[in-house]
Amino acid sequence: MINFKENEELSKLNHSCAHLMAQAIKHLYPEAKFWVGPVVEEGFYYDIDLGDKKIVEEDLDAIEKEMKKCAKDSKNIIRKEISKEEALEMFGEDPYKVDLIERMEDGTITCYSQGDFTDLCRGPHVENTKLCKNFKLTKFSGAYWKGDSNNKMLQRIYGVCLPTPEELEAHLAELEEMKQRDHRKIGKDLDIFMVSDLVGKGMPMYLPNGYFIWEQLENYIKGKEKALGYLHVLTPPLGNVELYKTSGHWDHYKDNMFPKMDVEDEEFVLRPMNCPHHMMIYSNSIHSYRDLPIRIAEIARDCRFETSGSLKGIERVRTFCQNDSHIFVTPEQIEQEFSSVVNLILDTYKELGIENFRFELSLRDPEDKVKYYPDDEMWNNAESTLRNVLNDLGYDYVEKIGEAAFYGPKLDVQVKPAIGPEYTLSTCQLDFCLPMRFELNYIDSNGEKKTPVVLHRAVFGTIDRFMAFYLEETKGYLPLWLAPKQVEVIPVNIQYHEEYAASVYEALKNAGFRVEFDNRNEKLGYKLRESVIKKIPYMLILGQNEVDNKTISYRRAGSEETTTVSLEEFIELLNSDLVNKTRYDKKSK
Ligand code: TSB
Ligand code: ZN
Repeated sequence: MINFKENEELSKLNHSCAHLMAQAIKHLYPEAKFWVGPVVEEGFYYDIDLGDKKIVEEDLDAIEKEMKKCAKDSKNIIRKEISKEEALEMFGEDPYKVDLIERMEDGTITCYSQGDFTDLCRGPHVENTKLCKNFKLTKFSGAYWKGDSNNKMLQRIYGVCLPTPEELEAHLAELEEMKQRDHRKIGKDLDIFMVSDLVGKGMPMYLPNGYFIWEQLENYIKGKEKALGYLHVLTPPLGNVELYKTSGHWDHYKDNMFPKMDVEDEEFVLRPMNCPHHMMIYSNSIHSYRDLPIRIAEIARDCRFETSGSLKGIERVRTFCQNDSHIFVTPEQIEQEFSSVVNLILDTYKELGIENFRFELSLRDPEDKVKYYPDDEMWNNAESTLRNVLNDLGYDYVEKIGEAAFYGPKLDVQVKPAIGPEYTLSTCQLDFCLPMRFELNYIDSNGEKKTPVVLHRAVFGTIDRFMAFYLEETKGYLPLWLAPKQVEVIPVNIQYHEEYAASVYEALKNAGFRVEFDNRNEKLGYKLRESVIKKIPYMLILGQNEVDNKTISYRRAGSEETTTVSLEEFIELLNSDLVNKTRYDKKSK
């Protein structure tokens, strides 16, 4: 995706296009006053005071039309240097410009003119308005003057400009593709989750389809963990404040927690992490070095205070379920167990066809004495251990200062969503700190008490975030194992083909598949269109040919191609897709 702010030429072009838009708006709304019109990553915008008028979709068409005219006028864009006094004289009527001018340093100020329009601007600009003809106004919103909600709400209009029509078209196609990929759109189209302000921002609710996917993901990852000796537990989603004082969360993580609750003579908090509960489970019994590693795992509910502005679908929420584990090891076992966690993550990604990710080694900021538990030797030890393991495994990674957890450094797996900045999916963290604070121990081979080390790890991160990620990865074309409905059986004509279609439907259901039978008396085209929107992996279209030859014809989600096979062959295909977790958004797995 192009970053318009980082590219000098495109930046100049887009800024000039912002002026072109302002010129067109001035023609259509002579009373309009302009605040700022910067270039941003996605193109440009301008904040405009249109009095009481609120921009609606149709206005954009009219503005675009006028912009085309202004571009066609082919006016030279002329730079002029003026003094502060001259500027105040020229723009004195406009309180927004006066505000800007007054905050400028003394000396020369520049303005740019094109035909009947002049704007105060640092520039640079392209030479002529005709160079700005390949643009599109993409969206609009309200924006408080200077971002302060006590100020007037201005109208912000966004746009984008490229040198050629072909480049513009390609860019708009990419934007559209991203919109289609956005998990918030897919989540709505496929009835996966909902949010309600009455329940609370950032507190998603999973609908039957979403909960089905959830259960599949949960069973899948738990199955892998069980095979590796993880022990699953169930603990409460809140805890006594004392628990978090002991762990250090109260001192180092309070800003991310909801305020405490007073209940009788106790104080509770909704937990932001599960580590303290798992520490208590470890301390419930005596452990010998022979028992280690002990891998306590849980699909565990947490609540974190995330600012309302940062919330996003099910990717960043205020309550989520981590696919969590705390692994208790002896110091000698760290490297082996850490590699085994990294391998579990990579193995999972491979099975699910995830290829676009990168590793980040998140380290402490030695200057930040508030966030990080203060013990330089412990930190240096932990950080160099992680570095050594990663170097031994031979994976590329980038080091990030100040991104570590308060209790230790971590390896984060970063992925990029359809829209918005990169985020962490999986994580594996090394911790010498919490076991000490909880006074955990094991008996070593000499019969002495020793403190274990803990690895905190989450393969899916949270089920919520992983689901957001995988919906975007697959564009909503869920593989067969995850799809709530796997096959839709559609008779071409209810009168002639329903009986045969019903027999195929029954046979698939009896073979254990999740099948729908669309025997509504609707036109075939209508049914097919509906099925395409629902992204059901297989659509069976059964007409006279299929009845006569006892075959079935199928279309795979996202494809227009129809293939005819016997029912047995089709069942074999379904089974193979299940085993391979075949991705329908990719040509081959
Ligand atoms: C792995 N104590 C560790 C745990 O043992 C822990 O909580 N680590 S974490 O803070 O990094 O969170 C684990 C994962 O949860 C992150 O890697 C990320 O994928 C996911 N996550 C964090 N915050 C949110 C959020 N607000 N919404 C959705 N998922 C989140
Ligand atoms: Zn943890």
